[in-house]
Amino acid sequence: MSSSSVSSYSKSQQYNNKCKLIWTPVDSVERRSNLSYEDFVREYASVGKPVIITDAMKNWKALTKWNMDFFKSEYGSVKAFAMDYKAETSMKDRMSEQTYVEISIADYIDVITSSASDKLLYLSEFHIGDHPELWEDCEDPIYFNNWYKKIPLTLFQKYINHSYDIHIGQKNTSVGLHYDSYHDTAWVAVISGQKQVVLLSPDQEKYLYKGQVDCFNPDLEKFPLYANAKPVKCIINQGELLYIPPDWWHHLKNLEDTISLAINTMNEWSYELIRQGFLEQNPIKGHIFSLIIKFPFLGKPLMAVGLL
Ligand SMILES: O=C(O)CCC(=O)C(=O)O
Ligand SMILES: [Fe+2]
Repeated sequence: MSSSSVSSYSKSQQYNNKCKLIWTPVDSVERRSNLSYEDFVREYASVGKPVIITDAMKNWKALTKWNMDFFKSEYGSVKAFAMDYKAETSMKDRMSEQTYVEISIADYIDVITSSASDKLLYLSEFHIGDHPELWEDCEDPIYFNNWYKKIPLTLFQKYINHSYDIHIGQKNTSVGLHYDSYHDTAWVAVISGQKQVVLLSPDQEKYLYKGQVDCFNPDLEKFPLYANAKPVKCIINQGELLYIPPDWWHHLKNLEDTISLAINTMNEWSYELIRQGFLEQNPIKGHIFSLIIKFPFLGKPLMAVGLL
């Protein structure tokens, strides 16, 4: 097959893949650099395959600017939510009953940096949408040209904020095994520290007990079906970004005190599937959502008349 027929085959295949959930099982997660947008779509996005991109963040000011002192001095009085990890581990259903505590960033950083503290917390709900200036320290990676950013800021803050997080995690903390809702695609970028990751393709759901399994230390007596699962492990180092395709289960653990970004993203590739995700959850919201993405200027007036 000539290279042009390969690419035209791929293009039509890609088009079909836009509208349905598709995944490609892997034994390990590839690390790529110098990856073009077209190759990202062809090799990863359109076939639902995770990848670590090692140079997507190379121009980010955040890499040198964001650290514990920066957040304490510039955002110390801001309140955010942290998971209380000890309480959370004793719960049966991690995803529906997580315990959160509200804490100022300054107090949280004190907990992280104090050797005397016996608390184990994970600041996992610090929304970057509330501090748009922080975006200027990051650049949207070319792969994700994010359509959510079309939405007016007030609407974004109301609906999308929770999936645009800065995570400041103590060593050994984790948000638990889950997949992101609405068939969202996600990327996790490590600014400092390191994360260990376990990924499982969507077809593995039957072995995962709705995410109750601790993939880093599975209790096979309690969750025997997990023995059949095919977890794929990888590490995200500082300056690297992991792309998580729709409906892939993921369990991430901070191997060190770690600052990262977890962003749900939507672009021309993921739009159709995410739209279906919204429609499945709530047809009215699903239709309004697609309307706003097509005509972002409608966002403000619809909000003003109370329809959003
Ligand atoms: O980095 C983490 O701890 C998990 C990120 C994640 O999967 C999420 O926010 O949905
Ligand atoms: Fe997630």
